[in-house]
Amino acid sequence: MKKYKHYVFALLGVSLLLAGCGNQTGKSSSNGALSSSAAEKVYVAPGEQDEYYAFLSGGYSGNLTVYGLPSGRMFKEIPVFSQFPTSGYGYSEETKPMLNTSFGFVPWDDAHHPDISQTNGELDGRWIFINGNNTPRIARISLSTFETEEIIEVPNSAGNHSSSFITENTEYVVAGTRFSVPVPQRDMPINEYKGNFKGALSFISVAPDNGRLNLEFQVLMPGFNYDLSHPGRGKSHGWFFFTTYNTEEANSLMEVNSSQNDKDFIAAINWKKIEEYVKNGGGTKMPANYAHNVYDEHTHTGTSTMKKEVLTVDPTEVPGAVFFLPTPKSPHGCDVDPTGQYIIGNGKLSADLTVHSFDKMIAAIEGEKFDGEAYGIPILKFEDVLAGTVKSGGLGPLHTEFDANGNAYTTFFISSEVVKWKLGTWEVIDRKPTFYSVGHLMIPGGNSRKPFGKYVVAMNKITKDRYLPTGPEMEHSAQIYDISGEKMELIYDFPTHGEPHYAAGCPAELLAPKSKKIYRLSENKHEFATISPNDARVERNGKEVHIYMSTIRSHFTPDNIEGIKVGDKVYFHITNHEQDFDVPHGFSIIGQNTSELLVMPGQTKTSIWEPKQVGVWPFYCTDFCSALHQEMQGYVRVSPANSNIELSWSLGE
Ligand code: K7E
Ligand code: CUA
Repeated sequence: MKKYKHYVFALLGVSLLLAGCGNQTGKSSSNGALSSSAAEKVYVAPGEQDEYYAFLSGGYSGNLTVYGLPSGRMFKEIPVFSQFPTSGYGYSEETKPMLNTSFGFVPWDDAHHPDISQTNGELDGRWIFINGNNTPRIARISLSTFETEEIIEVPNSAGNHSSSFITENTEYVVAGTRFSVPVPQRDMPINEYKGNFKGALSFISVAPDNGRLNLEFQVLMPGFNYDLSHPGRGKSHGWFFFTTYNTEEANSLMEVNSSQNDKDFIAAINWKKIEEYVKNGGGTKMPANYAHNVYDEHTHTGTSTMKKEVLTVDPTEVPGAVFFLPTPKSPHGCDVDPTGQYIIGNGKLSADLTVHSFDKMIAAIEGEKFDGEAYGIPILKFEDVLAGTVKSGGLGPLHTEFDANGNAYTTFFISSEVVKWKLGTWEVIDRKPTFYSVGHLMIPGGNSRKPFGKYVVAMNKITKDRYLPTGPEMEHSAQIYDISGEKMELIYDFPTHGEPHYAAGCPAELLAPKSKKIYRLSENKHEFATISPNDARVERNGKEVHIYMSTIRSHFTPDNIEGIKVGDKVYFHITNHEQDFDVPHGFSIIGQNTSELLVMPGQTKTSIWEPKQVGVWPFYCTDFCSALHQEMQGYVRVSPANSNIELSWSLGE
């Protein structure tokens, strides 16, 4: 009887959940997928590989996750802004500098928008960029090592959200501030925000040969919120577009006070013009303090440098460079179609999508048909720049992505759906529910001149009943739709990690052949590398002890170390001598106040241990590397602080 009662309550609970989502009820609508050949479309047989890579932002995990499409299998989590014990990123001495900022060591961030590097507007697969929202930063990740190679902090910014989008030859990775703030930061009353705060839009150049980032200039815009952005491409290459909200410049009760104006703006920035202005000596140098962190693949080490100056540009001093396009209130996404002609800004509170025309914008600028100005920046007339309106019938439009056939796909958060519509005719072609409350969506190459357009991945904010419950906290859900036909077909659900916002995807063949398999030991330039096991040794320098250790299946050299004392600071510098694909070794020692290390073939990594207790303490390899992995171990003898036991070690040969 008791059992039966529980069963009834459980059923009730489920139906309440279903009702609670306020969206389409899941089960019935997804049956459509089951009745078709959906299973075949996503099935990647054992031993086979996926057709596309998909890189999903990790949101509040601070990282970037790599998936396969169409299988939805997760291949890797790439640590970017967050410490990651799985590899020791942010814990090893070599990677700690990557997380340095002007606020000190910041081991976390909120990562939103990955974007793959491009050449001539097409994905080139060299690097992927992603923004840290909270402590404004931009990261560059190598797409051959799949490791974070560089992180640059963005000064004068706060809530680095309209970021990190790249121009079509990867000239710049662009970062815009969501919050306007006092520039430079200073102690002032918050209610003096209006007219005094600034919104910095930062243009960070990317060196074509090695990808090195440099903050070239910041455009100091009026104190609005700059929400999202995308580059012009093709005909509009040279421009960048940013959605704004809170053009009211309110600073409290924002949900009311920042929705007063009927229209906010899309800011159109002619960055080529500003670049020219800056190259001719324009702009004002301003003192600043921001970290620039670079990881070197040969020393396997990151270094952090503090930069002390930034070049700022007052937009009113560069005539013809910045304009405002009125857009229905509080737009979120700002998307540009593959031809570069259409700029889409969706008022979050409106049902219709607003599409601006680049050609019309240029004509209006040339005709100087302005409708007033805001802080000296000309405002164009809404009707003059409007290309068309999509009567979507949906609620809460957020983001738009494109296929290769002139179609656009827009997500609707409130009505939980993806709507497919035609560029130019603005007619709605299809709509499919998402489960539930979709944010961004991604088509491989969908943010370039050449979308691949076979699948769209919808990234949902609410999971509810899609998977077996795992307590109050569940992973977010993503859904794959086949978009090769006229109508979209939902073919798969898969869980994601953290909170994916945007994603970027590309064909597997662009990356897989050049994915690095090992680091060459002969190219290892780490200052504490142990290139030959004969060089393995232990050196004392006062209370610091450096252990030069090598690893190869299945032993550490040295494996027994004596003469360490309580109060020492012990550095284990571990070099992995393997030169085979996929043979990492790990290292961990009892009681260390950090994570294990995972050392890739040919790499050197360092872990600190501060022994606090006398005894004989074991260390071991954490990665099951061979049949004799369990034998891959050693001991450190720790003596009292005043002991005079000499350093000694066994080479285990
Ligand atoms: Cu819409 Cu950060 Cu691009 Cu989330 S953002 S969904
Ligand atoms: Cu090396 Cu296990």
